[in-house]
Amino acid sequence: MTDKTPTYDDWKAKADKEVKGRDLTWHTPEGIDVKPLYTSEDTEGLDPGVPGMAPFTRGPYASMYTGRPWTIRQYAGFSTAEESNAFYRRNLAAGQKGLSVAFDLATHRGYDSDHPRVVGDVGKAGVAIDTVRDMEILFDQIPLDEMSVSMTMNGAVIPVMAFYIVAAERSGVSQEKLSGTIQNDILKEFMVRNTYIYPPEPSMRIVRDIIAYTSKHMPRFNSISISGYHMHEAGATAVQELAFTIADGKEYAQRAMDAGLDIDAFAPRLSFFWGIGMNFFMEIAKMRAARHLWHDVMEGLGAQDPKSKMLRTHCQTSGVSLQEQDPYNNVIRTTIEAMAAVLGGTQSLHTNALDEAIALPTDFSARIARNTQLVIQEETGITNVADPLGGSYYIESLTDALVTEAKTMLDEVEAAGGMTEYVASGKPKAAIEEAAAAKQASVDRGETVIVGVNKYRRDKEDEIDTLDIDNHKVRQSQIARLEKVRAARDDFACKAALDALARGAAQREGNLLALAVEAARHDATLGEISEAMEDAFGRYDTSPTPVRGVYSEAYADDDRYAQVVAGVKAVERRLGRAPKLMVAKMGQDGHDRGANVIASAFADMGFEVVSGPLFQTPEETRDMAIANEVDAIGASSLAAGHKTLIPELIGLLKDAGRADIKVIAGGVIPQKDYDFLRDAGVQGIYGPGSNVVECAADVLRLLGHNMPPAGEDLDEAAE
Ligand code: MLC
Ligand code: 5AD
Repeated sequence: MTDKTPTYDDWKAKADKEVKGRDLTWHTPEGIDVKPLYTSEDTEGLDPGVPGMAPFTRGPYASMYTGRPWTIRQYAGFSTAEESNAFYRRNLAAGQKGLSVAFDLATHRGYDSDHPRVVGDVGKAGVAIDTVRDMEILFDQIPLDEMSVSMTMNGAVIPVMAFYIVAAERSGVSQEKLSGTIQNDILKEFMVRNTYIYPPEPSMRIVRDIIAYTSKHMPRFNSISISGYHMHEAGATAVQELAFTIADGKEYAQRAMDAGLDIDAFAPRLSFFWGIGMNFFMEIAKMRAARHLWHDVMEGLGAQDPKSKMLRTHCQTSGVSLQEQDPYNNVIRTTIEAMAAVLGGTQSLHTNALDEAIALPTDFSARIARNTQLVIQEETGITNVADPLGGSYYIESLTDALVTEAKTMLDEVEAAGGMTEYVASGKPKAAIEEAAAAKQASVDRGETVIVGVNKYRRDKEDEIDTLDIDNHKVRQSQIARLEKVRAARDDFACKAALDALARGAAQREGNLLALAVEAARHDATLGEISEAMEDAFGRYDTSPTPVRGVYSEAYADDDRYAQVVAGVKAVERRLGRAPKLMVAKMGQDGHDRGANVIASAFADMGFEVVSGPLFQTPEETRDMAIANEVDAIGASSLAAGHKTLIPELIGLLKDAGRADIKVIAGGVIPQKDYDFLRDAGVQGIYGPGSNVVECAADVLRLLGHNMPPAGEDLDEAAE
C-alpha cells in the first residue's frame, strides 16, 4: 500500500467496475458534460477569491447574509388597487420585507381599463392602474421613504414610473428618497415576454431616458432589472439565459454611455434578475458565473467604481417547473429552488406559490410561499456563512464552464453587432424556442421526470381552492374612477402637458420620463400618456414563427408518434388537404411558449398550422380562422382571460355560421372552470402537464378520425 492520494483515474477505475463500464457522464441541455465526480484536479488554477471583492464570483457584499439577509420580496398584484394594497399590508405584517408590484396586462400594454381591447384582462394577471390616484391607493399607509418597491413594468414604463413618483410626492416623499427597482428591460420583451408597446429603437430610447432620469434624481432607485428570468421560463438553457442577459446589460450600458452618461454615474444602479429552476447546482453556478461575467464586461467598458462591476440580483423560483397535478409537490420544488437562489447569493427573492400552475396565489398559498423563505432564513443557519459552497470542486468547475460557454455566446452577439441587432435578427428567440421544444419533447417522452405528472401520476387529484377575479367588476370600478379623475382635473393643463410629451417623443428631445411626470401631475391617464408617445413611435406588431423539426427528431423512433402522424395522413386523404389548426392568442397575454410549442409539434405531426399574432381580439381571431379555412382553433390562455375571451370567440363563430370550426383551449385553466368552458362550447381542454402527442390524437378524434388509445398497434388505426 502507498500513501499516494488517489487520483480521478484511480477513482474511475473503481467506479467503472461498480457500474460495469456504463457511461456516467451527464450531458446537460447546456452542452456541458458533467462528470460523475469532481476532484481537486478540476479546480487547479481556479480561485474564486472572496465575497465583496472583484470579480465578485462569491457575492457582491463581503459579509453577505451574515451582515444582512436577502430581501423577502414577493411579487403580487391583482384586482383593484384597494385589494392589492390590503394584500401587501397583510404580507408585510407576516414577515415579507420588500414589495413587488404585478400589474395587469392592460396596464403593461398601455391601455386604460376602459379600452375595448382589454375587456378580458382588467385586474386579472395583476393590479389595474390607470391614474396617479390608483397608485396612491396601492401604497396607502406604506411609507415609500422606507419601503423598497419593485415594479415589473417594461411596456408602459414611462407612465408607471411617473405615477409612482407623483404618488410619492403627494404623500410627502420626494423622489430622491425613493428606493426600489423598475424592470425597464425591453430587449427581453422582444425575445420572450412580449409586453412591449413600441418598436425596438424608440423603446431603447425610453430605457435610456429612465436610466438618465433616475441616475440624476433618484440615487437610491435601481433603474433597470436586467432579466434572464423570462428566458428561463420560456425554456432557455442556463448558458442562453446567462449570455443573452449579460449581453442585454452591456447593450443598455453602451446606449447610456452613447447618450453621454458617465458609466460610474449609472452602473451601480443596474440590477439583475434570474429564474431558478430544478437543476440545483447548475443554478447556483449560473449566479456565480453571472457575477464574474458582468465584472469583466463592465471593466471592458471602462468602469472604475467597484460598485459598477458588482452584480446584484433578484431571483424568482421557476413557474414552469410547477405543476397542476399533485400540487403540494410544488412546495417541495420551490423550497429546493429557493435554496439554490440563496446558495447562489441572491439579494432579493420571490418564492412561487403552490397553485402557480392554476391561478394567482390565495392568502393560504402565499403564506406557505413566504414561510419557505422565513424558514430558510431563520431556522437553518444557512445565513451564518458567506458563500458556503465556495471551493466545492463541482461548483467551481461548473461556474468556470458556464463562464466559458457564455463568453462564446457573448462573442457571437458581439459579432452580430450587439444585442439590439441580434434580437432584431430573431436568432435568440428561435434558439430559446428550440430549447423549449426539445425540453417539452423530453418531458413528453418521460426522459425528464416530473413526479406526479409523467411518473407516479395519481388516479385522482385533490382539489385545491384557487383565487378567482371578477374582471367585469374590477373593470366597472376602474371605469368609475377614471371618469371621476377626468372630471376633476384641469383639462387644459393636462392636454398641454400631453402635447409637450408628444412633441418630445416626435422631436427626439427632452427626457420622456420628466415630461410624463409633468403630465401625471395633471392627472393624465396611463392610456393617454402611452398614446402621446404612440403617435410618434407607432405600436409594434410581430407574427410568431414557430420552429420546425424538433419534435419529429425527438420522436424519430416512437410508435405512438408514428400512429398519430398516420392519423393525420388519414384525415388528409379524406379531406384532400392536411387538417388545419389555428393557434390563437387572444387578449393582452403575451406568454407564447406553450402556443409555440403546440404550433411547432402539430406542424411536425403533419397538421397545417396557422399561428395567429399576439394580442388578438376574439373578432380578429374569428376573421383569421375563417379566412384561413381552419378546422379547429386552439386558444392558448395563460393570463386568466379564458372565461371572457373563449366563449366570446365561440359566439362570434356561431353568429358567422361557422359553428363547425372546433374550439379547444390550453394553458393555465383551473379545473373548476372546465364545466363553464364546456358549456360554452369548448370541445377540448388541455392544462399544464398535457402530453402534446396525445393532444394531437385528441384533436384528430374531434375531426372525426377515430384514433385508437395509446398503446394499441399501428395496424389497428381505424379510419
Ligand atoms: C445588503 N446591504 C448590506 C448588506 N447586504 N449592507 C451591509 N452588509 C450587507 N451584507 C445593503 C445594500 O447595500 C443596500 O443599501 C440595502 O442593504 C438593500 O440591499 P440590496 O442588496 O440592494 O437589496 P434590495 O434592496 O432588496 O435590492 C435588490 C436588487 C433590486 C438590487 C436586486 O433590484 C431588487 O429588489 N430587485 C427586485 C426585482 C423584482 O422584484 N422583480 C420582480 C419581477 S417578477 P444601498 O443603500 O446600497 O441601496 C416578474 C414576473 C413577470 O418579472 O413576468 O411578470
Ligand atoms: N401575483 C403573484 N405572482 C405572479 N406571477 C405573475 N403574476 C403574478 C401575480 N399577479 C408570478 C408567477 C409567474 C411569474 C411570471 O410571476 O409565478 O410564473
